Amino acid sequence: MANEMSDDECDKTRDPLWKWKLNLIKDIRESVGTVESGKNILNVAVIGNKGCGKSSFINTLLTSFRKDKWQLYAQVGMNNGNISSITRHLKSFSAKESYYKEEPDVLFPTFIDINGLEDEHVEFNKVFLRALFEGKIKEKEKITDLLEEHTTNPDDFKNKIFKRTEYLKINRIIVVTTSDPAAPIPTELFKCINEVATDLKGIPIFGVMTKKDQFEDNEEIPQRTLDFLASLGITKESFLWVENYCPDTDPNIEYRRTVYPKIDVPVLEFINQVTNPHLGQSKEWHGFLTIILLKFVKWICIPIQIIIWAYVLILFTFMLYHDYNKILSTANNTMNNRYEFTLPDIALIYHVYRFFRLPFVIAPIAVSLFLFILSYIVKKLVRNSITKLLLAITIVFMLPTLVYVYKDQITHWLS
Ligand SMILES: Nc1nc2c(ncn2[C@@H]2O[C@H](COP(=O)(O)OP(=O)(O)OP(=O)(O)O)[C@@H](O)[C@H]2O)c(=O)[nH]1
Ligand SMILES: [Mg+2]
Repeated sequence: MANEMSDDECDKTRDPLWKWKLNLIKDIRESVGTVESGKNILNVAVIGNKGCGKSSFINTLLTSFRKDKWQLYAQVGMNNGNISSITRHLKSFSAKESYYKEEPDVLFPTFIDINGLEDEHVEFNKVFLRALFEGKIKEKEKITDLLEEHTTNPDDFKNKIFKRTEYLKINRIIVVTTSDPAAPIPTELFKCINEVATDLKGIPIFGVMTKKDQFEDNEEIPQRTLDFLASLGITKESFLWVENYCPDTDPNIEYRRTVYPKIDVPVLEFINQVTNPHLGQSKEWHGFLTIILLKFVKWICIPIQIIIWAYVLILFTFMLYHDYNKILSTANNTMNNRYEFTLPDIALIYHVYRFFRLPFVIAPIAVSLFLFILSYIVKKLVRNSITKLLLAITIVFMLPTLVYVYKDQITHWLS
């Protein structure tokens, strides 16, 4: 993959900002940590009203992590908020599965694209946002369907939605709006976001204003920025005025072949703030358990496997050395008595087969395979869900125990 090329090879841009971009990715990499840190991946929700540039911003920010070229991750529309939303479902983009696959152990954030919310649906927005931040909205869920359900029976909707199991709990919120002075700021929606986020242990909020390229010189921008910040109750440190990768900024769409560090650097600086670990909520109760499990894999499972395979190798070499003559004579017997073709290897295969059937060889190999599967499961599941992980470990431990307890019956059935 082009994203895995060396940094200099990738620098098609020859841009002085290229190194800065790489340093920022490194900084973010350090602050989010790796699986072994026991932290959780941050889930960052990108919210705003229809057509303000949420999906374009997601594409820009995921591209800012890339070294090769822009990619279309979230579907972008032609509309500017007048037609119905282009993004119709909640969709998440994790580093491991979409934008930064080369280092799956680094806990880069997951960004969630949410379709445009309407300023006037105040009651629905309150319930929806609380459910969203608490992780009760499922991936690919149609928000229009939820709105319809809420309109039919609000109380029933509330009861049902908060009883759901947790899916993607939100740790940071990025609120997006357009710079276009003709589009009113959806103050009610933003106040609602602020209210719900403050209520839920103060989830940190950040603001992004898109279409900088179009409205850079517009005199209404300073006041608009202040109004935007005021409606969210945040300061300029948590704000980014951005120009996204889009045909307006590059009519020839050259970005299909490259990246622009000029666009990436401010975005990465902003993400560096968003992922700031001092803002909290990145460590969960199971962080300690995760660390213990990973240490167990690293310091117990792997060394035991190395010892087992070294032991098997030594025994095997000893067997070869000790049985050398026997192997040759079996080969001669095999040749003289039974087969027409010369295959001394058959004797070797036979001895190898006998060797691996010995209880003091097969048992350690079985233990090693068991530890291998266990460490694989731990590494895979530790990132996703500790409940699933504990369940998998229980099953992995239960199976051999059951086999041991019922070994007599099993031998009886098999015989
Ligand atoms: N010039 C310019 N256009 C932009 C920028 N960001 C987004 N756009 C344009 O705005 C339009 C809407 O962008 P989307 O990213 O689809 O907006 P959205 O908020 O995801 O829209 P919905 O999903 O429909 O709610 C597209 O035509 C984009 O090209 C920008 O920074 N500059
Ligand atoms: Mg969209």
